[in-house]
Amino acid sequence: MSGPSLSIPAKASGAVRILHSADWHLGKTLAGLTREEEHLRWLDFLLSVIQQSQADVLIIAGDVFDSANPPQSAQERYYTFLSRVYQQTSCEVVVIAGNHDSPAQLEAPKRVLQTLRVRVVGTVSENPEDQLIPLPSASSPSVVVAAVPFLRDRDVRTGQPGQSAAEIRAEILEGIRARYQQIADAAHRCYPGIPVVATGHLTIDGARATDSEREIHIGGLGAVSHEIFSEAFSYVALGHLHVAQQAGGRESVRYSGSPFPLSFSEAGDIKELRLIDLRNGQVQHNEAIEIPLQRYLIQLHSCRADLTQKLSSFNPPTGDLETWVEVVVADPVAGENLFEVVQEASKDKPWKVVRVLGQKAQRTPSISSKPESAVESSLLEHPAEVFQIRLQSEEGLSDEERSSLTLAFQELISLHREKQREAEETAAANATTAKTPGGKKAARSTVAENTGAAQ
Ligand SMILES: [Mn+2]
Repeated sequence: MSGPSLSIPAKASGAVRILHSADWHLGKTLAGLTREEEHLRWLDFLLSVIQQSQADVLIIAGDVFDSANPPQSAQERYYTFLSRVYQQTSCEVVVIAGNHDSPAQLEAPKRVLQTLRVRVVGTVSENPEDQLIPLPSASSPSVVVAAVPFLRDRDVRTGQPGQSAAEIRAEILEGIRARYQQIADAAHRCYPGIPVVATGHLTIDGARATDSEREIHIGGLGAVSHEIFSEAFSYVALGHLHVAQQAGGRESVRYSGSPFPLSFSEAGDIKELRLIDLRNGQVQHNEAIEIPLQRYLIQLHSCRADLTQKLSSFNPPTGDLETWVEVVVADPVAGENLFEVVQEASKDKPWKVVRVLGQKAQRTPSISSKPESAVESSLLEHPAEVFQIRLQSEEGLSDEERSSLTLAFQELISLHREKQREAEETAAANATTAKTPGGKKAARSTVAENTGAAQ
């Protein structure tokens, strides 16, 4: 991979060097287009950084894959990368599961991967000591990785009958905090004096998100405080949010962010890999290694009248790979095939329009009948309340069943919102005409895309 020459700090003797990355989302597409070329280049870059920096440990803090059943090409890329790290470096790898990963899918090759110096942690165990990975070995560790994956409801609480949503939420937050504390205590007990680096895949209060993360912790129950992480952790390597940032103002609690922009909302971000050196129990270096951008994602905003002129004079930056453009038209004309208009105006350009959106596109309520009253109308916006009313009318359920049904419903809403977003992308790809105003369905603006590939 070509790119700027890297500025990597010298590694002091006796230092342990850790690289922190997350949210690769192997197998992800954008507007139906594969990101394989970017993933390939990213992994080549990462391998060269591991080699040049003489890293001892690579942490991948979740969302290795974009889905629980990743395409075979994505799996092939992952395993090829891990085997190259094993063959060409002496770096150890720790992988945890994120919310997009299937813990079982990720852990299936766990034993084989262990022979390649790769540790995979998909789930948490009852015994906190099981999360501890002493590296390079248990007999003479120089660092302990407290490998905590994305935590699910069953990992952090048992659930009591008759709990309100607020009580469930409080219990989940307390459960996550207690988990991390138990693991910090276990590390101190088992490996006194050895620096501990923790991992996590969650949302920290106050952190900046983009629209490509699933807004979900357990059942969408929100963010945790950075204070759950013991000061005994030298560093906390987080995944889930795609913007590289520190969490809660603590330099030692960080998101590495995704390695390249996964959506147009991440287009302006600088992407990085984090380098941490630990020496004599102290953090000696905690620095970003900037990842060269391969493909620019650029949005072009225009009103309909200026569209053709704007497209003809549009001159976006170009990386090694063709620039992808999303065109957003503020006032689309009903019935017009805007995508054809955009295609015609941008042919022979060195960039590619991958999506055309009408800005007036509104989310359409999925229930088509008109609400009878204002009360019903407001309930339609709050499906959780509708569910509670329905649940109250159901007889013969224990309190425990009620609270687990409530939680399951919250999970479903989160998943449904994600699916809805995906469906909107697909609809945007297929729709070419808008409904006429005054029709039964809410008007949807003209949207189209240039590929027939299924998402
Ligand atoms: Mn995630």
